[in-house]
Amino acid sequence: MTTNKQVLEWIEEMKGLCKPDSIHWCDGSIEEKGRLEQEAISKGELVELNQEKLPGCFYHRTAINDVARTEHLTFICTTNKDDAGPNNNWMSPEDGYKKAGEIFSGSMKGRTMYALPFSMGPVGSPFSKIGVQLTDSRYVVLSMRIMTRMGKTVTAELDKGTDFTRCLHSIADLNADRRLILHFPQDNTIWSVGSGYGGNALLGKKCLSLRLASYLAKNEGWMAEHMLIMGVERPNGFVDYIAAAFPSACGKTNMAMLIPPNGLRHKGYRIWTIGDDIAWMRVDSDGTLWAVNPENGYFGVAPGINSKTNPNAVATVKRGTIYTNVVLKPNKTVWWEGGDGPIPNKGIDWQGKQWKPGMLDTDGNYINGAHPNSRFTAPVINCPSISHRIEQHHGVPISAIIFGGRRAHLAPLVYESFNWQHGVFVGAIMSSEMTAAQQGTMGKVRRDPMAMLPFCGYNMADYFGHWLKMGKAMTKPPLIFNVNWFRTDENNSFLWPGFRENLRVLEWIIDRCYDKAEAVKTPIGFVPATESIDMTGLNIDAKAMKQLLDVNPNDWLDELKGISEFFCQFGDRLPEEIWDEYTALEGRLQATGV
Ligand code: OXD
Ligand code: MN
Repeated sequence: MTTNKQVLEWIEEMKGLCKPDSIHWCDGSIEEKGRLEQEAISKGELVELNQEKLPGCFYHRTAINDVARTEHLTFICTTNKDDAGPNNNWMSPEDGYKKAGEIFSGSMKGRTMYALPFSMGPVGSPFSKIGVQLTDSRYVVLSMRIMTRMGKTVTAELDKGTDFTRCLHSIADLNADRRLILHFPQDNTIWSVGSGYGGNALLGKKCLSLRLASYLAKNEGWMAEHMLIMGVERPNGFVDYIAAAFPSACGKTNMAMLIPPNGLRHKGYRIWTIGDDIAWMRVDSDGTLWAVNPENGYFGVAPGINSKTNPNAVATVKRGTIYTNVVLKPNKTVWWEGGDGPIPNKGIDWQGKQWKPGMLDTDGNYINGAHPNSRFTAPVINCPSISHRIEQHHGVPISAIIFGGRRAHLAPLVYESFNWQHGVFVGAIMSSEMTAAQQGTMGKVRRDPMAMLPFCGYNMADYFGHWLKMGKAMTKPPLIFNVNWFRTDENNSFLWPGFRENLRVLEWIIDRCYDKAEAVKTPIGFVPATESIDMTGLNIDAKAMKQLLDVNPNDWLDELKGISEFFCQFGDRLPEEIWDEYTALEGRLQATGV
């Protein structure tokens, strides 16, 4: 245990509420891991996978009603409703503690309460934050052990009296009507009850590293963002680091682990992975922006991952990985839709039922063996492209920030903002067609500024203001770009092949940072001049390329309606600069004379 009095008092209090049979303070050791795995296997919470083929790997199934983040049950509990903003569900702290308290009350009877000390970010780094999670789920302990730095070194930090985030979690009875994910930014506290799904239950991830961290970052003058971080090693050996924000399940993991396409590999490019989901960024004494990945693992979407789309991820999940809601094959290995073949001729699906490829439900729809939001939890260190700088307490310098979304028709393949303020606007108008990572209507367009809509722990108007302020604090801010890998033609076929070919766009982006690539000014920003993207070895005809880079003023004028509706929700709180950029864009679009 720790000697930190505040931790001990809080645990005592939570023990009184949840009434576990016993408490176990996690030391993060291998012995502890082995013991928890064996217990989880004997209780049916984990299945041991084929240890010859998948050493150190386990399989887990969530409850059928508990397969994705539940945004409608996720709340920011601040004294003033306006401080949470229209982007968040709100509850008063009193109501939050009372409502969740009733569900937590006695929820751990007959179970052990695990207390796990964890650090987001390298232990002891000025970027890092410490949390203590109390949970009654062994799956959560074992997953947090992968996703965070957990155990003795963190206990030693806590012993120094370091402040920490209080993270209380119980699966309770996994009843969706008794499920709440509550954040109390003013108390540095998270209470999550009724869910065992990673995004709701691994409290170091979305809850701490984005919702609470974004609030702390605003107050402390740094940034907590839903961004991958990758290093692009250029042919001269210099590595530029990029941070990129895409909504959930839009390919951040693939991009972070990209392998250069053959056409560009001969130039000598190489990618170094730092993180695939979250970036914590600070302005350094040199006036530039530096970033760390606070996580220690990947909680990635499995379907679609294969040796072609993401060979590095395939290698990453070959050992020490917990798979959730994928297909369990008879030989105790795993498979998912869009995974490497051959397709197994039978297996057990994510619901625990016998499954065969081609099975149809009563409506004649194909029954997925793996849930579309099935996941792997794997250590960062497994990734063949992992950067040696992940443990550096100082992080890496960021040359470019990229925003992106899944838009079939509107946004060009890539465009560059005119300056930081315009770049903040470009992030603020981000939108995407929904995917399986959120419960909701698939395919519907939703506005998702900086991919932070579900993760910004305070009023998003103030968040935009914070971005503007951060730009002023930098002498050399990163350039800001927007990409769209998902543009389609008249037959709804993707115009751009995506995946490793995206490096061609990254090359253009980095060249722009050094004033080396040509661009054309359009009303929305700079787009690549024809032939300024290296297409060696990739056959895309001129018509498709033109469509990919097209900026249609009418479509954009139409888009402005949804943007203004979104902005209006924030009333007077929206920074003037954002409306200035809106008006300027409208003027530029109208000036094109359409
Ligand atoms: C994730 C998400 O799991 O964004 O990273 O939903
Ligand atoms: Mn994410």
